[in-house]
Amino acid sequence: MQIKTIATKPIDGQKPGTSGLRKKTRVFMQPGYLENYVEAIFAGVGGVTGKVLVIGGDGRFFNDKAIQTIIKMAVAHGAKKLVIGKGGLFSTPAASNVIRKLGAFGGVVLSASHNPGGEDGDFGIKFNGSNGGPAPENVTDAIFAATKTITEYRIADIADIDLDRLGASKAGETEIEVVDPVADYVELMEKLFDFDKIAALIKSGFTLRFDAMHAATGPYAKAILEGKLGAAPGSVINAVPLPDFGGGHPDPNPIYAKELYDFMASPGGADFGAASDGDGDRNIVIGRGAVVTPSDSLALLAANAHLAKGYARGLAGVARSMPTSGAVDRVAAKKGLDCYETPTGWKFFGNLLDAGKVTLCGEESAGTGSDHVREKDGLWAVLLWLNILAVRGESLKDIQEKHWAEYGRTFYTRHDYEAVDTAAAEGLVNRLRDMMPTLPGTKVADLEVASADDFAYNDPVDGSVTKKQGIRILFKGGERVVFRLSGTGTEGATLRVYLESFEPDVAKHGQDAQVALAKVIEAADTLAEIKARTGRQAPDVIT
Ligand code: VG1
Ligand code: CO
Repeated sequence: MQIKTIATKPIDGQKPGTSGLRKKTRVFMQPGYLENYVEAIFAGVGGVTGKVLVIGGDGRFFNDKAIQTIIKMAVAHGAKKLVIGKGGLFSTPAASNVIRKLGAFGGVVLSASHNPGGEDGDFGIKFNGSNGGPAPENVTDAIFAATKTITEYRIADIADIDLDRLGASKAGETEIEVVDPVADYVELMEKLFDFDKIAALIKSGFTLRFDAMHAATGPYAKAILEGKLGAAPGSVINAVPLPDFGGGHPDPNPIYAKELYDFMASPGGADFGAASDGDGDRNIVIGRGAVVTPSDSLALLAANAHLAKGYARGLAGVARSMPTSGAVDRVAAKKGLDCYETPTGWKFFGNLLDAGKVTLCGEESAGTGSDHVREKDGLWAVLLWLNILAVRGESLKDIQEKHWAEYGRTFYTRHDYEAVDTAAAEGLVNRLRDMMPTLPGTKVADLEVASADDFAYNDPVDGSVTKKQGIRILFKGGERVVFRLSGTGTEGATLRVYLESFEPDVAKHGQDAQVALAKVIEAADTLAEIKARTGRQAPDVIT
């Protein structure tokens, strides 16, 4: 076997964002682009010689080719073993599980998650460590530093590996094993949840629909929901992963998963609807006449998780990303649980989970997960919901309304302004940052600012500090607005405006969130001059 050493030069802009490096697929397809970044990953994690790596992705265009390159580079670096999902597929949570189960050094996960795929879409790559979670900031910083000093990369001159055939082969010192990406995950879910109870619920006539959006979760959802739990064939729709997600945008929000939302709102809809994203780590759940916001879902799961066997012991604590609503905080306060507030991105939950400080975590962006892996997990959340529904024997709508009656309702919405001119978006945020000291006491749209700051996180486990994670403005009545720029986009800047208010009065719980939050929305626009500075009259996406 010949190992080639190829001279190269640093490529600008290979800076990992909220979740790895994400760029247009065509950028990744440029000669040397992927190779440079993979070499930098290997350098940033201290080398992969003699180590076990898990490799897989969400099946989007270029997934297969990228995996062949990564295999050849890992072989050139003398990795001990590579474990690859059949067809090059692993959902993000399944990859996290396999890394943990094997005690692997880490994994390379290929995905741009909720971003569209295809040759004109997006591609992404990230490294997960031995705990199964996304590399923490010190590691991503080291990877970025390596992209700036790279002079060469190494790659083995071997034939492509047949990723469609299960089994092991050898290249140089490296054992290469192609595994079933679904089996271990199913086993883990069976340990956590009462499959018999969920199956009994379904047998009693409870109907469900899961939209896999032609992305990574399809095979997992089919195997579990239809195969193990007895949901009617066809309950999982868009189940076959496609390189371009069937032309769709695999983000389970009301715009891109409209098919599911419309179905659930129709007279013939199911008792329970759910969808996942490109790489299977996000989820949205919908009941008959009840859409659950991700922030509420986290709170509801925290209040009810003990009903599933895997969480019967109770929760160690909970965590949410800062822009996620405070609904879960109210559950934590009532149950006497510690509640942590982290920056956006799952990598910040890793230390809390590893230290046993929290059991459940979540983000407003349709992400919930637990200590069973170190990623958010879409299908896991769906199964936990089904388990709760099976045990309580009530509809999702009733459960949600009772929860609001007990804890109060936190109205919540996120307004996204996508592909905004980068300078305009940065200008908007910088101006707010400059205004912060003078904001308290300011009255806007009948609301009075109580405090304003730029969120900084002090990791209680390793003491690291992460600054500038979003500007938060709190009003006297408990309303809140958060402004931050996305770290996963590939075109211009995406401004995210997170809006929330708290309503204890049950009589007002039925309101539409956009109506309930009208004043807060107006205050946000006035303070940040959103319309004027972005040139947009309305958000591109409202969740
Ligand atoms: C977004 C979400 C964030 C999530 C991240 C990765 O990041 O807001 O909550 O962790 O995507 O999710 P940003 O920086 O664009 O706001 V995924 O499903 O894309 O891995
Ligand atoms: Co995702």
